[in-house]
Amino acid sequence: MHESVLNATERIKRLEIRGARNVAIAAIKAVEKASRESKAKRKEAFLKELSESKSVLFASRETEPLMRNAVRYVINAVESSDEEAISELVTVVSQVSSQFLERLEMSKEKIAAVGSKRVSNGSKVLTHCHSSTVTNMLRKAKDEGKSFEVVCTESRPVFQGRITAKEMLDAGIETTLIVDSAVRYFVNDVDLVVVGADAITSEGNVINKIGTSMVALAAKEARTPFYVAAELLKFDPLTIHGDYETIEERSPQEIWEDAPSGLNIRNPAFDVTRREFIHGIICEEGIISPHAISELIHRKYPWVFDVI
Ligand code: RI2
Repeated sequence: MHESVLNATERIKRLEIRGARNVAIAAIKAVEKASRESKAKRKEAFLKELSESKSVLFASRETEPLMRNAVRYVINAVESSDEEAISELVTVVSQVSSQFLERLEMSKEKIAAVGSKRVSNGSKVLTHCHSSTVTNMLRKAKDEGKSFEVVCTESRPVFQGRITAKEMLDAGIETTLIVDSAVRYFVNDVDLVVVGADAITSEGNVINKIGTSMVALAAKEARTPFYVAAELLKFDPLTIHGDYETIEERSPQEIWEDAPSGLNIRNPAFDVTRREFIHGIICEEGIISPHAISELIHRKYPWVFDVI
């Protein structure tokens, strides 16, 4: 296994690289580097190496369909290429990787352009965990000259909310940090909730950091609009065939390092927010109803269904 793939896998597992988008970017870059330095002599061996990299990367974190779609996109391009020479196949990998990364960047900017319009002057926005898609959108609203406040949850157990808080402060946005269990206390006080996503299912349900579904529940009860900002490629094509998105369960040590022996600790990293709690998914195609997700993917990214 190439060092770049092993290295990216370890960093993803340890959460040094985190957030669905960053994980996908790291994975695709690692695959690209590994293919550039491949010693394979024939296409078959080259594809075998790619497939091994895929397996290792996919096992790093289970709930990452954007990473899976990204890596499959690259491998699919090699498989369907007429080229046989390794140097040509390396060029294919480099080209499709850059294309994928460029489109990902464009989607992020489109999401920011659309979503920032929902942030009004003088408003308060609550977010959970750290989503680079959400923070980029909020920075855009700030750059447009809007004055608003952000409330972020700590996001136990590993406190990604602190990353959000720091980013928002750096952007000059008035920011308040709260404990996760204080969401109900503050949700009446905010105008909008926006969270990111790790996965979107064929039914339009969204999988995001543990606690998101409780935030959505509280928002619904308070009649506070709840939005998800995410690229469409976080869609998991396996869900259309009836598979459930696997929820990664992380080490109990993240919750209590020196816990008394015999204590059961559960640490699911994500939970499912059902579509009826979601006002809209802010994506590169605009703000869509969660109900529209499968149809939109069929139209915009049909290859997603072919490369499972
Ligand atoms: P972006 C994160 O998961 C959070 O759940 C966040 O909402 C989601 O990824 C999407 O992040 P983790 O990697 O892709 O912290 O918008 O477990 O950056």
